[in-house]
Amino acid sequence: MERNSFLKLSPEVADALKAGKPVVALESTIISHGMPYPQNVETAFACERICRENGAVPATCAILGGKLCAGLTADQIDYLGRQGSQVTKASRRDIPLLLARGMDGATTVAATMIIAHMAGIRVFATGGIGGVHRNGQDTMDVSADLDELSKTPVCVVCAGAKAILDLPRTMEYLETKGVPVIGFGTDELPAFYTAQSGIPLTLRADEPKEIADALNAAKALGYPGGTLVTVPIPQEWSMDPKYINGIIDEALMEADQKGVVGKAVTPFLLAKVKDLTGGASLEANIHLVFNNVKTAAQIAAAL
Ligand code: PSU
Ligand code: MN
Repeated sequence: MERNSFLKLSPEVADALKAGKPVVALESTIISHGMPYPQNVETAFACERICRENGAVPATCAILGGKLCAGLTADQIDYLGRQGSQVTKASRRDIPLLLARGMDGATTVAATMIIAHMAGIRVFATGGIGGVHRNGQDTMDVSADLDELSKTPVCVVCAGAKAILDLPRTMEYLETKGVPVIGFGTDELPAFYTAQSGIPLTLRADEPKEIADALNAAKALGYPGGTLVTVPIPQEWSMDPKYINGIIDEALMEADQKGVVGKAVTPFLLAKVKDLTGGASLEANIHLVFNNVKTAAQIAAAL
């Protein structure tokens, strides 16, 4: 296949794709902006290991030296983890200028979907997606992740979205855009730290194979968009909804008082929630990501 000159696959990822082996994309904003060092790097390595244990080749994605990279070395992952918020958080809009300038960027869900699709990777695992922020109806702060899901055919496996967002409006937006949101073994939208949100889902699948079949059907129809698979956090890591929602409210109030806006909002809230929970939210976050990676590898293997 003719490859874009901006796309750089690791030898392992290139070989796996050529051989038709299962491959799972992983994002890098979660490494640089989503978790503190060194847990971020340890989590990224563990995700790659879990992916392999479940029969798929991991392709951690990022922008490095002006190239869209799928499949990073351990040194590259460590670099992104140490850089933290010093590296650009790169979503769809940021890609062209970063490439033109030969710069680095940690890719969000939207940007990772773009790289995955260019590379020919159909399944991608992360923690949570961006969405409609609270008061988004006034601020118009709606993550580019949602529109990406409507136009790029990649399956994103996540633990739902966090209550730092307006979950009902996030679901309405995805419905309008025609994005299938499938509950994996659940009839309810998972809310990241908690398995339940009280928001019903109309689509449910209980086996990775069902999702793989749906992805193949969407492909056969030439659907332009992606699929969002929402996996509840494992029971043993699920947090008490009242407790975590109280903490989230506190973090939101502080973000408001400090005037945090735009792309800084999600990283600020994540760090604040981690501090206010004494690190318990980070533990939950790490374990839900592991569970998503496992599910994504099983879906990729069933394709
Ligand atoms: N939610 C998390 N952790 C994260 C993110 C979201 O629990 O690290 C990151 C993801 O990379 C996601 C991005 O794509 O934040 C969304 O940012 P924004 O709302 O600025 O589009
Ligand atoms: Mn935003």
